[in-house]
Amino acid sequence: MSSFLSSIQLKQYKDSGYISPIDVLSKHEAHEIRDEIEYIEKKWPKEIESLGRNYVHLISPTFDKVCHNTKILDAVESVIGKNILICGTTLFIKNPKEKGFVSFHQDAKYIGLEPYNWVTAWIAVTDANEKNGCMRMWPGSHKKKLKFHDQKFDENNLLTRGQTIKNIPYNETKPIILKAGQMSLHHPAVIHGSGLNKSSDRRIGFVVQSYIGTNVNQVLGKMYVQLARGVDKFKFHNYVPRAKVLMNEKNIKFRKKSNDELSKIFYKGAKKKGKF
Ligand SMILES: O=C(O)CCC(=O)C(=O)O
Repeated sequence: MSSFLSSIQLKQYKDSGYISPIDVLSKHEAHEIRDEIEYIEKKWPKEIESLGRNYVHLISPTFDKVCHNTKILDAVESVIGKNILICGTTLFIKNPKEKGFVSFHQDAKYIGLEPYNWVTAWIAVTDANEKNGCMRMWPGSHKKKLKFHDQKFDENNLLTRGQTIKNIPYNETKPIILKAGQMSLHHPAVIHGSGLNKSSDRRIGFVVQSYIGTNVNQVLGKMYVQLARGVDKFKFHNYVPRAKVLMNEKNIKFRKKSNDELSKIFYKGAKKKGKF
């Protein structure tokens, strides 16, 4: 079977737990996404803050188009096969002069998606580099068992509970440097995190978290999905409609429902809640 990704890229995924960079959008398309974010922020100031950073594809046709982009799906298909669902999206924004960071963690630890036939697509809306706090991956860390995560609830941590794996050998981690319009794909169990944005501009990642095979179930709660490609013969999840108009009332309700359920998953067993 032919694959959109090369055998070298697929080997990188198998050996290291991620593939990067992959060209998927033009610079112009990436700028359009940034414009959409900044338009929403101006017109509806609270809409994409805190928990609202999730599921923006359910209220914006611009983000919907990215999730269903053929090049992205071709790459994802090379990793998880041809029956693909979109089960969530998150905006990871680090503004200059703020102290946002992401502690080293493994997505699989708290997302509840099993089996691990799923992959996370981190799409660079702006350039992401070492100066502005790009992600760093620990190559090969996906091959070991899931690690213990401390719950640190730091207000600058962009993770819900500040999930943190301690004692990561920083010099063995690799920066995921992307130009606006490129993406990386990472494995559910690879250890990754990111540092401060020390530049004078925003660092924005639009993250499909995640693309899942139709055979993947949600073991911690309920989830709302869209079919991206292929057939869903398992029917494990609820379906939500695609956004055709920005901030349509019906879609806003579906988004609220999706976010409420996601919050239950992220905070399952936690003693308190963070700001996301
Ligand atoms: O955007 C970041 O710096 C981290 C994002 C992340 O942890 C993820 O996409 O799984």
